[in-house]
Amino acid sequence: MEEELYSLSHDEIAKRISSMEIRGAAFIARAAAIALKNAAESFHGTDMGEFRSHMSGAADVIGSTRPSAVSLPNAIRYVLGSGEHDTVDEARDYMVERSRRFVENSHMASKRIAEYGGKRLKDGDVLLTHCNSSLAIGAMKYAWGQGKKISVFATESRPKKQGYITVRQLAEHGIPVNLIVDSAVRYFMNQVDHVYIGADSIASNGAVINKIGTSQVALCAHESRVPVTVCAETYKFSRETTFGDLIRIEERDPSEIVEPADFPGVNIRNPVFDATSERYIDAIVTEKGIISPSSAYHIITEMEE
Ligand code: RI2
Repeated sequence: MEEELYSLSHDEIAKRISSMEIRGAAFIARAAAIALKNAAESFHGTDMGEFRSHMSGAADVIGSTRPSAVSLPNAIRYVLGSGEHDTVDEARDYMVERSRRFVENSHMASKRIAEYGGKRLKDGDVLLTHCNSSLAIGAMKYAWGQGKKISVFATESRPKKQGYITVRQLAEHGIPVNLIVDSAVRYFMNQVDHVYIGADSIASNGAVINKIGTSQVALCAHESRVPVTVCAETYKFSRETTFGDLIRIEERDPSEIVEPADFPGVNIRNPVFDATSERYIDAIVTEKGIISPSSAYHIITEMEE
């Protein structure tokens, strides 16, 4: 599916991110990097001013698709870079190369996170996951590949039910998996050794923004003394939060939950992410190593401009 993106316009990629045909914070970030490459290559003039406004227009369109995924602006910032260029050709080549590097680094980061996160698991461990995180699933597959007989509880993750993708991916890999409704988390938590989840964004204080319901899962795990591990690349850390900005929680169309016409007079709310306090997170597995949430600020200050 990623290969297919190279033949699409940046507008088309933005539409697919918006509609969630392209989803998952890591994939969204790579799609944004590819969309910018396509945008740069689709510009045929020689005027630097026009090229700059073409690229900043494309960045705005792509960047406004999923407001809670900080991986998106971070990918855009990386690809646009800070280099000064004299000609359009030079600027285009620079951005195409930065896009290639971002995608490559992202894949490399996923691999490392799978390894570091997978090594922490033990034979017989029972995991619980929420939504569909390619990184958390990567760690589970790595552990399985090491011969550890893990098993997983996976929530449905209403309203978009990305949990269905998770259970299919795990079952196809041969990993024993139980599909549960979101409200069954507490019922099963006493059988769980680890909660493994992904992240859409991480704030400078270590708070994790992830699929709606994550904070309930983490609270419940905390009460049962089950460690919560978050798998996330460093490009999901939000530099802006260091300077006081808050990560915006995306609220999507109510029709993703129910048909509004069936509930006249009812206000239907559909926030799709929530913030989990760093107090309920034991570790964040990044490509740079496993850190405590309190190290988030240092990760941000070390991020490449
Ligand atoms: P990876 C997803 O968001 C989920 O919240 C998931 O936990 C997170 O991105 C990270 O996914 P959505 O796009 O980057 O389904 O680990 O709203 O694949």
